[in-house]
Order: sequence, then structure tokens, then C-alpha cells
Amino acid sequence: MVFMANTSSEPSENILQISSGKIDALITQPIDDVIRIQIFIRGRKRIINPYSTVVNDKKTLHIQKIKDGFFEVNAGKYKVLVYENPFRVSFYTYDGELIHNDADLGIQIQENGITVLKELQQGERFIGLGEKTGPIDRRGWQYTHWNTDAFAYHQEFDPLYSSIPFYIGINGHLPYGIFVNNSCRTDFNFGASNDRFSFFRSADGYIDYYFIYTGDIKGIVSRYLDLTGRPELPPVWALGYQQCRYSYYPEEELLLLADTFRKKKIPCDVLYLDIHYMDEYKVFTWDKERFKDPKKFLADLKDKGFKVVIIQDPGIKVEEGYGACDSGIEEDVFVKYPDGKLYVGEAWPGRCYFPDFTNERARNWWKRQMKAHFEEGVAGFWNDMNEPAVWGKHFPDFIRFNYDGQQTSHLHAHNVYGMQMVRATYEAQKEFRPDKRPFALTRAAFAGTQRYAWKWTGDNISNEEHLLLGQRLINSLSLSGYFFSGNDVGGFIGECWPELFMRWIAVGAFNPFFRGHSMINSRDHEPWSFGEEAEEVSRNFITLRYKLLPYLYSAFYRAVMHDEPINRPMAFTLFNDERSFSHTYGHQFFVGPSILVCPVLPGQAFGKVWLPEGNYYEMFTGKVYTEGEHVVELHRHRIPVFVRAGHALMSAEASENAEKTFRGIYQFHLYKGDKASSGFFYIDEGDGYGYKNGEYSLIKWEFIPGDVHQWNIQQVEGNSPFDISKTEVYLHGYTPTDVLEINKKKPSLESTEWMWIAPVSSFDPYFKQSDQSTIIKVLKVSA
Ligand code: MIG
Repeated sequence: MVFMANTSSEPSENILQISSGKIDALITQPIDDVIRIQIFIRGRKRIINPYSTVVNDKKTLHIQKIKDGFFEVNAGKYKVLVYENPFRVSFYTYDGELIHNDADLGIQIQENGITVLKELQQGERFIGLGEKTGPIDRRGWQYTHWNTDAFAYHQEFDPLYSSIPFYIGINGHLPYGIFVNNSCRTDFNFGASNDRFSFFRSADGYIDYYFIYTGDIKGIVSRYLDLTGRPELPPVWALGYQQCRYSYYPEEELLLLADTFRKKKIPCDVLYLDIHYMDEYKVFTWDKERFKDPKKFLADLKDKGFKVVIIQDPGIKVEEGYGACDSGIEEDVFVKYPDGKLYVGEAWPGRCYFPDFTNERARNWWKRQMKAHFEEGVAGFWNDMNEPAVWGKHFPDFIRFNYDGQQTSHLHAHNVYGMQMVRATYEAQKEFRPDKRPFALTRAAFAGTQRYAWKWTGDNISNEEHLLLGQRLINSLSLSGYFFSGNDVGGFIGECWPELFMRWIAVGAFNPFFRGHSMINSRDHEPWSFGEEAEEVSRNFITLRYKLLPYLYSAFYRAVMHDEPINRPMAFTLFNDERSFSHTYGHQFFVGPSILVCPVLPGQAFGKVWLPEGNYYEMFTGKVYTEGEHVVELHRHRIPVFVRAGHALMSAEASENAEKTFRGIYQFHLYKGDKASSGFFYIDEGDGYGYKNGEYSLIKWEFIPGDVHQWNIQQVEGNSPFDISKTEVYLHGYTPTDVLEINKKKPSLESTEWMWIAPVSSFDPYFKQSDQSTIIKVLKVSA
């Protein structure tokens, strides 16, 4: 039912429709706390992006007509005031505080461009917007969404590979979210070169945006995920260390690589095949000289405990007799010029046709082409060049796309092309290997792609700037609801060096996606590629990653089930503290609820860390730090990482890969504190869907301080019994005179040692004794 602004029909319809000057507007409420506003230049065809959202606008809208041309919409936690002429909206709390409103310039139309201007509030900040360079706070910056192959990007480069047109504005203590669901090229201004307004602009005469207010950032991200969908729980092996190179071949090299990891006792789960595994870069083929028997080769690696992920590019070589080319033509899946001729663009294989992934027929065709790879035993798929990228940069704007029946041009399809490619890649896995959890990695993305794929941030550079700006990209993706991301450890382009690599592998170990990669004709980025010292440091941090797998996997579980990012930059909760946005602390992030990581550059003698809301333990030495800002001495072989006092961690004995680690011995680590706290650990079989039938263990830990410190650790959900009595328990920060109870019993304790990372050998020819500071004195509950 439509509530026409110019009629006096009764409230509680589901659409408020406004006509004002040259524009029409529709206001709806898809879900609680979210108001959708569509604005279009009257008479223009609207291309609605069908790919990003997973909800229908069904909710009743509570509209009250205050007087002619002025309405109030009750949106749950806030109200929207709507003025008809000129069309303006403003958002208020029920206490009458202004959250956000249109600027007095309102909506501007030039040709087919439509710009929605918003009043800039004093001190207003902007965070999110996905994979965008620049500082954490985007105030004073402008960005464009147009997925781009951004080889060797730098600090001020825009646009990059993906478009997530979702940001969070912070107006004092009132944060709000805006998601602009137009897949065409859009521009966002956050007060760049002006102090009057922020804006978003689309070039096609139509703006479709969602306003979200919940009172906190966590709630905003959660509503955004209600709108655009959530990923499913990944297989545990995807959390392991992954090794890539452009390119490993022939098969002997990969077998040797696998053996080297095992021989050097460095855990690793995944090896990658970059473009050289294919016959002349033709997707779905193998170079049979380099890989004589792919099935056997993959089985051999499987026996060694490795999964293999292969790269796939969208371009299909123009070549008669090449199966994908022939069948693609026959089934009419390639994009065309307006005159009906097939579009040909150039990429790795030379002249290529390109599947129209916005056509369901093409997606289904792609899935069928992938079938043989499942029979061969390929474990996961890596979608590259899917911006889409061609030599010469982009497809011409007028190339035709199906766009799921809306029949439009590249202008609308471009930004969702990669998303629809990786969607097909993901769906193929669901179809052909339904008992396993899919793994897809993508370079290009749009809002909603988090449902299908992990994302890495493309062709970064081996330099110090990229270690930090890469972290900001991951932090920003995290704030934008894209939780599973990471960057090429060591940097893709250029020559990394030992000191930088040691820093990068340490930081990477705490990011959701953890993969070493490097470009053709540059040096290898294997853990042993930078000498013995860097090898020991790499072993330490990769092993640490595996020790922490139960904790990390629990963070993934919380991400999928409870919308809590894995990687949480300070601004996620501390958005009212200006330090969250500073260059000094803007790179810091929590991984899960209890561990705080502070990326630092090589060569610095000391660094600044900010430990908010309570006391902490420096993870590797056990040293106690009080709440606040600290200057800490930096160590060549590790970075500052802290554990919250009063929190618990769960670890495992690191094995050669994630699945074996998951079947081993577990430990709980209880860190003495003075504030009550609680949290969860989650364990299941690490792959498959048994967990949907209750085959998992959800363990709750709880800390209550007092004269007697109480720690309670109990399985609270799941049918797989978790035997807490078989788990080792280590107490950090306690002395034998402390009085504590674990599950209401006084434990008997023994003094012992614990190491998160091992002492690194001394490489100084005169000073032989290695640093022992990572051997921490702890108490252990006696068996
Ligand atoms: O034009 O497949 O970002 O990770 O190694 C380069 C070769 C194509 C770009 C990817 C990179 C990959 C490389 N690809």
C-alpha cells in the first residue's frame, strides 16, 4: 500500500511516496532500525541493484502526517522527519537529538547526475567505506567506487579493487550508517575541500540508500549484514598459513615446497597455483608438461597435509577447439557490443571473451566448467582480474549486460562483475562438494560479496608504508562488514628485506587471512627466504597462529553468528575517543575480544601503544601494563601484543596443519584481572556441516574477581562433549598465594613455564646467549 504524500490516507502503510520538483522519492522500512530512501529523477528508468541485499521491503511504515507536506516516520530507535517541498529528510533520536540531516543544498541534479548532500556536523567523522586508502577517519577526503586493477597502489590511490559503498558517520556520540546500493560509479565526499556538506552521488539519475541508526557501531554493522548477508563458517584450514607465489611450477617445486615446510617444522595448510599451472593461461585447463597428472599431484599434496587453491581469471581465450570457448559461444554466455558482436578484450591468454556473470545462464555455465576441478581434488578457488581488468584498463561503457533481466550496460555491471563471478565460484562448491565448506578468495568485490568470498587487497608493495596502510585497509574492511580479509605478507611488488618481513609476518599472523605471496621475478616470500633469523621469527609467528587456532576459530564463529568482526580497530567500540583515529593508534586492533595487536615498523627502537579500558599482559613476556598510553621498547623479533587482564584464551598444541592442530591437546589460559568478564570458545570438526546438527562444543568462560577469584569454564551448548578435565589450564599473573577457584573447586597448582613464542637464536658471533624473555613463569593446574 502506498501512502501518497498528497492524499490524506491513513498512516501505517508500507511506502511513503513523495513527488517534489523534478524528483520522486520512496521511503520504506525493510527491517528494524533501517530506513530506505530511493530518489530518482522523474521519468528515468531505474536500474535497481538486485545483487547486494537479501531482504525485501516488507515492513509496515509508521507514518504520521504532521501537516501538509510534513511527515514523521517512526523507525524504531529514531524518527525521520520528511519534508515534501523541497524534499528533505532528517533523523532524530526520541530525545530530540539530531543524528543526521540533509544539507540546505538538498538534492542537486546536473544532467543525469544526482547528488544527495548532507549537512556536515561539527567534529563529524567518517569511517568504513571498505577498501579505501587514506586515514581511518575519512573526513576531508573524497572517493570513487569503480573497481580497478590498482597495481602498485599507494597511500592516495583511489579507486582500488572493490567497492563497499557503506560508511559510518560519527556525529559526537551518535554514530549512523549509510549504505548506498547503486552499483554504477558513485562518488562519496566527506567534506573534502568544504566545511558545509558530505555527499554521495550517482551518475545515472537514481540513488538508493539505506540509513541505519542503532546507538552503537556494532549494531549498525549488524543491521548492514541483515541487509547484505553474512558469510558462513569457513573450514578451519582456511585459517591456517597459506603460501603463494606468482607462480609455483612444475609439480616438483610444489612437492618440494610442501616437504620443506614439514622438514623445517613450519605449519602450513594451503599452497597456491597462480596462472602458470594453466595451458597458455586458459581457465579450466592444465599445462600438462608442468603438471602431468593433476589428480595424482593433488592427492600427493593431500597426503602431505596440504590443500591446493588455484587461480581463475574471467577471460576465456578466443580459440576454436578450446572447450570453454566453444561451449561459451554455443550457450551464448559472453558479453556483447550493442550491435550483437562478441566483445573481445585482452588479458593473460591474449584475446578473450568474457562471461556475463550478471546472467544466471553464464553463472551456471561457469559452474559446470569448474566441475572437473572437484574431481581432481582442488580445494579452493582464487578469483583474480575480476574488476574486470583488461589490458587497456576497462571494458567500454556501452558493452551490454543481462544484469539479471534488467538489460543494461557495463556502467551498472562493472562493480558487481567480480562479485557475480565469485558467487558462481562459491555456488559451484556448494553444488559439487556439498559436504565441505567452500573456500573462495576474490580481488574485486561489492557490498554483499562477504556472503561468498574472502578478500585480499591486491598488489601491494614491499615497503614500510604498505605494512601500515595495508593494516588500515583490513581495519576499514572490517568496519564495513567485510570480516575475512588480509594482504600479501611481505608485499607483492618489489624486494622485501628481513627486518620488514619479520614485522609483516608477525602482524599477518593476527589478521583473518594469512598468506605470503610475491610477484614474478621478485624474491620468494617463504618463511625461510630471508635468512635464518627471519626464518625463526616466521616459524614463531606462524606456529603462534596455530597455537591460537581455537581462540581464532572462536572469533570466526562469533563473526558469523554474532556479527562481531574478527579484526576490531579501536574505532569499533571507542568511537568517541580521538585516539582511535590518530595515526599513532589508528593501526592497532583487537583480534577477537581479548588480544590487542600493535603493528610497528622495523628499525624503530620504541613505539607507542594505547591500552584502553583495563589492564593488560604483554603477551610474549607476561609483563603487566596498566590502562592507558605507554611508550614501549620494541624488540627486533616480535611486535607489541597484549592480552586483556581478566580474560581467558584457548590454545592448542600447534601441529603441521590446522586440522591436526584441532585434533590435538588444548589449553586454557586464565589471565588474572580485577574486573568481571566472560566470553566463549567454539570448537567443531573444522569442516562440513555437522555443526548444523549440533556437532560442536560451545564453551563459556567467566571470571569473577573478589577475595576468591572465580573462574568458571563450562560447555553451554552443542552435542559434542568437550572434556574440560583433559584440557591443560595455565594461570598467568597469579602467584601461589593467590586464592582462586576453578568451577567452584580450589585447584592444586604447580609452577612451570609457558612460551607463546620461542627464544630466537643469537646471531651475534660474540654474544651467544639468546634472549630468554619469552619464557614466562606461570602456574599450571596439576592433573
Ligand atoms: O596481472 O596472476 O593480484 O596476486 O599473482 C597480474 C598473477 C595478475 C594479479 C594478482 C596477483 C597475481 C597476478 N595477478
